[in-house]
Amino acid sequence: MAQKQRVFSGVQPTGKLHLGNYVGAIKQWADNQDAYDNIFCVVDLHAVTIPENVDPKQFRAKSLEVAALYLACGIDPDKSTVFLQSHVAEHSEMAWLLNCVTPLGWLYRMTQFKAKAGSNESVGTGLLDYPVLMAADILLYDTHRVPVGEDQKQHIEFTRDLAQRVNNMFPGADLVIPEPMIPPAGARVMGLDDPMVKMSKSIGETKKGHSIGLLDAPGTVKKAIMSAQTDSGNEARFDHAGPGVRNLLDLYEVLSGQGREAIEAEFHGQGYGKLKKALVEQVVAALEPVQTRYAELTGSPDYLLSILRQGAERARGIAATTQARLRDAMGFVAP
Ligand code: AQP
Repeated sequence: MAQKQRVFSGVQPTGKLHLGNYVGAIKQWADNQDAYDNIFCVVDLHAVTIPENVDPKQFRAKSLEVAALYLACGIDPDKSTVFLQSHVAEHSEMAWLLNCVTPLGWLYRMTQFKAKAGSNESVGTGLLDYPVLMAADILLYDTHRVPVGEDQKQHIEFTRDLAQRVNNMFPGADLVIPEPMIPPAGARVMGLDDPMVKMSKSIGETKKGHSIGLLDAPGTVKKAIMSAQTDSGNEARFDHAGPGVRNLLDLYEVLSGQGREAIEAEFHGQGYGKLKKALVEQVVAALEPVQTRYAELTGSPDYLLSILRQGAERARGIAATTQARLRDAMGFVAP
């Protein structure tokens, strides 16, 4: 039997995980688990790239919360390797080796860096270097596919270019060139309060009604969706809707599993109230089992830690092999 292709992805333990993280990333990880050899990492080293936002006590709890949410969303530790990035030292060493091969201009062009750094000259080097660490994460596992939301597309292209550059400079490195895996719907969930900006953890921390957290109570979900910004029409059609309505339709499509024609037939010409109410039901129904499982997992912290330890052990084995291949290709003396 042919070996399964490998999938790698991760979420940063910053802020509360939201519906965008779920439909853009974690849901597709869970849905495709049987088809791939899966590695899912809580990318805690990425979370310190804006150190001003790190409160050590909260950070520790947040990292475990994200790991528990992976499992609660359906990631099965018998089918997928789950671990904390900082528990596998190879990520940092790989990032160093890749740093030395990365042209600085490639990093300055990254839109996420430009958006996050703005004109602030005191941003840390880690923020600029974020894509290199992400490339290290992916390339360490000889990853074939990277399931992510649309906002990460540029970083995957960067990873592909960098892998190609390393392979050309150091024959024998044989880094696998990964493909992005972007879901056909839900790849860019927009803010409910402002459909022109991406639903984001950091905005969700400060603005009520912007996002829906995976642990939000049904009442909070209802309030956010019922007050979501729409236009004054009643065109609930995928190709003609304004950005706010389109965002609701996209979410409904992913969560209901219905086709677009059926959705348009159900909601077109009805005003947006009916669509909003139906979406509330879908979101509450999707989050209920996640929240129940999450509550069970927080009651057994030892279980979660044992999964993370086992996951790190397996990850280390794979990562060390790739690392050794690259070191050898670069001419380092074997230890
Ligand atoms: N709005 C979104 N729609 C679809 N997918 C999304 N993702 C994030 N936001 C959306 C996907 O979730 C995965 C994990 O994201 P992350 O934690 O690595 O990074 P992020 O993009 O920084 O998340 P936020 O919410 O936008 O945080 P802040 O506010 O800190 O910038 C990725 O696969 C991402 O594509």
